[in-house]
Amino acid sequence: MSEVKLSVNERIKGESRHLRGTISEDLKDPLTGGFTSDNFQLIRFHGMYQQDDRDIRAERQAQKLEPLHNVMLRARLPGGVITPKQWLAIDEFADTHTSYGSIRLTTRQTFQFHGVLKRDIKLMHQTLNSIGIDSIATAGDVNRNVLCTSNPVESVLHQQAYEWAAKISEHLLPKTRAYAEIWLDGEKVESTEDNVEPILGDTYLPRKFKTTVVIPPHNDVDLHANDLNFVAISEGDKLIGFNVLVGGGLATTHGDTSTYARRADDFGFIPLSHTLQVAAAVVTTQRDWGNRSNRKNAKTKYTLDRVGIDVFKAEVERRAGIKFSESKPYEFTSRGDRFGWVSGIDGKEHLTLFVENGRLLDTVKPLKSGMREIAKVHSGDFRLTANQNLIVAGVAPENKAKIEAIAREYGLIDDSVSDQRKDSMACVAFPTCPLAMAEAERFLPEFVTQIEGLLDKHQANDTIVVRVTGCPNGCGRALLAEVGLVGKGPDKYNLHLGGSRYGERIPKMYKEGLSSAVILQELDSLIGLWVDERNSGESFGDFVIRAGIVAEIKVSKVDFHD
Ligand code: SRM
Ligand code: SF4
Repeated sequence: MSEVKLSVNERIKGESRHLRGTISEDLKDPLTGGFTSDNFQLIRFHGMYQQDDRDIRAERQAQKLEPLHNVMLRARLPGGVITPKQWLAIDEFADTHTSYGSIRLTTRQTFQFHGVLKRDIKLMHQTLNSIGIDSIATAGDVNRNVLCTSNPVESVLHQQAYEWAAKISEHLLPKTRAYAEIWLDGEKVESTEDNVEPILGDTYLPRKFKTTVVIPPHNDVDLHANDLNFVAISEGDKLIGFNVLVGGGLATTHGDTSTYARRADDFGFIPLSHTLQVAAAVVTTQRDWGNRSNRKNAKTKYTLDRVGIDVFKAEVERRAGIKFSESKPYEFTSRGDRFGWVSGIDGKEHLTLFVENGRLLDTVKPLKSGMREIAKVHSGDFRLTANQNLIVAGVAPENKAKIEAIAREYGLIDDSVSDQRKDSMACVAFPTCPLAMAEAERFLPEFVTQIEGLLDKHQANDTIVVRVTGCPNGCGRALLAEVGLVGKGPDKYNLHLGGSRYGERIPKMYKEGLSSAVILQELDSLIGLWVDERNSGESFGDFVIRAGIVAEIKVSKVDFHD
């Protein structure tokens, strides 16, 4: 039998001595601003990516300079919870030690620093550690930041669900002490039992792995983008267990028909007491059965389709020593964030702020300064949402007016922002993302203005979930949008249509490689058709499928490329 050739990443992980590599030696090397060979990959397991500013890459190349290497850091914040004290510290670090000076809220409920030079990396981790934050397992082949439906203090259920998100995150974390040793100058404990990885294994997972805890009726975490999902089921105010859904994911590769975006499959209901063992069983099944030769087919979604959903599920039951029972009924009736004030059952108030593209920076509006001013006076906490927005949570009623006044003064509340803009999202893309093929974050604001114009022109009186992603990796979750643009090249996007409003359908490619001008022409006529011919209350995504403009994707493996 011929031996299967493992991917290069498998060798790197295997030889890394539990994610240590020679990162410490590289840190001391003054000859380059970057990380060399295997360490380039290994720093990801510590929550960092090596990047350079693509806007000035050619210029530096012409000057025969190496790219201006720096790192992007992504913090670990299960459920997106962060305190004002922590906020003030990250705000200061962004100002003093990052080249972009911004805090970037992500689609997975955390924040990123962009542009940290090698000489400041240790300081960054030590600063974060001093405020109780780390960046362990926010990247690399591990379970990533665990998402939880936002505003967890809105009901007792939210609080319980958030606690489970935190427990699952802890349970699935790497056990290696490499992070503490390298970044926090922790005691070296190599080759002790501290390094045993009972769940992730010595070569970690075949690929990244993503988990959510979601509380219906709000699908604000977009569960179908994730490998493992726990849908909260309650009796009254009491969380009794979870429906478990496995195998979602959005990334594709242009021109490779073996890749596709896929919804997660329903495995059934489990009581709360089974949660951690089921989480571990799904992860270890994927660990042992996932493809370690071809990283493009390595995620859980492909493992499920290769071995069969029933076979995968039976293995999870065997490993966890449980049986799934029939899923309990639930329904999603919303997806985006609920902006403005919401009253909590604890007598506290919660304010959700819209942050376009999640970018907190003082540009047209002094958003970053506004957040700093709020953090100085706020006694509750902040909750980052999975849609790049932010909740000022737990405001005492007597402080409500003060917080609102600051938010208005600094543009964090702006009544002129349309619902359409709030329903739109883009990934980072240029200038920091090395994989970007087209603009996304910098493209979105003007594109939304154009869409607003089209909705007005046709008197739609409604919004459309619009998302842009700078390459087919799908970080902006365009492949769960009603209108999804997937970058292909400079001002070239594949146009996908027909996702559902609440994120339960993958949109189908309508046309390939269009310029933004042509996309707007297409949308002009499609929105016109929708307004003229839609059934009462019918969303754009549902309409384009009913009208036969695109076919519905039912089984991704079969229908995605049809
Ligand atoms: Fe992502 C890689 C940004 C959510 C699928 N993603 C990247 C990198 C790190 C580029 C790289 O590998 O060098 C991007 C860094 C850009 C930058 O300069 O900041 C990047 N991803 C992001 C963020 C910041 C987008 C945003 O605008 O918020 C999100 C950070 C989430 C977090 O806090 O952890 C982000 N990425 C996602 C999502 C959406 C989600 O998880 O809900 C997806 C699609 C869901 C999925 O996984 O299927 C996603 N990112 C990817 C992939 C494709 C993975 C695959 O299955 O093939 C890559 C590339 C890779 O892993 O090889 C990628
Ligand atoms: Fe970068 Fe592509 Fe992700 Fe956008 S979708 S952040 S371009 S990897």
